[in-house]
Amino acid sequence: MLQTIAIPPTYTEGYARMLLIREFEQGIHRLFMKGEVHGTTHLSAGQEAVPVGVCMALQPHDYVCGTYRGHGHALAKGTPADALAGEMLGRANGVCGGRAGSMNVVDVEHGLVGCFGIVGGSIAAAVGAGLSGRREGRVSVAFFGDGASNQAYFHECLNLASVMSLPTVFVCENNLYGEFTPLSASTAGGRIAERAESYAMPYEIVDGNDLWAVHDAATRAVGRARGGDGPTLLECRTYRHFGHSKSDPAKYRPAEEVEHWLGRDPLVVARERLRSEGVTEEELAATEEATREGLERALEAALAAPFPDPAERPGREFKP
Ligand SMILES: Cc1ncc(C[n+]2csc(CCOP(=O)(O)OP(=O)(O)O)c2C)c(N)n1
Ligand SMILES: [Mg+2]
Repeated sequence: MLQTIAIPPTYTEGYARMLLIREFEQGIHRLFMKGEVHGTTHLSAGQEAVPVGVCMALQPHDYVCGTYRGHGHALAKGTPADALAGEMLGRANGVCGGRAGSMNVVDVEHGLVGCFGIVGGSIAAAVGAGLSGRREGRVSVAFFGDGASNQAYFHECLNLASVMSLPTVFVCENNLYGEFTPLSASTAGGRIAERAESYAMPYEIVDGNDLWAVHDAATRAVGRARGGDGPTLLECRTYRHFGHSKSDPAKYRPAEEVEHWLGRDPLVVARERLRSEGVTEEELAATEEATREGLERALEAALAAPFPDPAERPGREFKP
């Protein structure tokens, strides 16, 4: 089993976690093409610095709520890769016994309240988790897209979280598109972070492809939440390398725009910064090899695992 730790303690570990997310979904993509993964998958390549940078600022018992690109959120929070791969392949060793598939993973043991196929669902769940979190000393985080900021959930939940001073961090992964629609055609005024002002909430606009920038902003927001100073909205500007989901070849994006963002790949940015800060090529190569080997074992274990017995209903009770 691939050993994952709840919180990457160093930026080298953070880089390894980003690489794990990138290669995990490449592995899942290969298995999808072989017919091993049913339904669809939503890739998150290009956006890895956001969940990893945020989760580096959290404690293991804190809550996160993800989207249908939730494998990144789950792996960043500490869900073991073999249990997540088993889930995406519908196998009994999956973190939900193989019954959740790629979009609805729950892993309460590692603080993953859930991943949501409903756009904006994570926002409402994180506010609910924030209500319990306030009693329990836990922070809750909602990851969601730019398109979700036009959902009623977003406005209702930011208002409630602010009025009740909940320990919640709202993390918008602004990748400039909601499915095939550019932000400019869907979002009045074109500004997301500033919407927090309407709810008397602090906000930051963050370079979502820079692990350090995300971690710094998240550390401030989590500190406010844990200190009783209420919620924060972080708008992390990033880009998905591929289409919205399997069925989207992403032909609607201007070539220069794609080129610009591919040139700012968060993994390359992080690797170059680590090198400039004195981490050696050998150390990075060893980290990369260990990540890839662990992932390979996790995918093999998932493929070898049995399918769940439809006659059984393994109910798991959440005991915080
Ligand atoms: C309530 C709801 N409306 C519509 C959809 C269909 N849908 C799925 S993803 C998506 C785009 C969401 O875009 P964004 O919030 O920017 O997230 P991204 O996919 O870019 O990460 C839409 C409209 C849905 N799943 N749920
Ligand atoms: Mg989007």
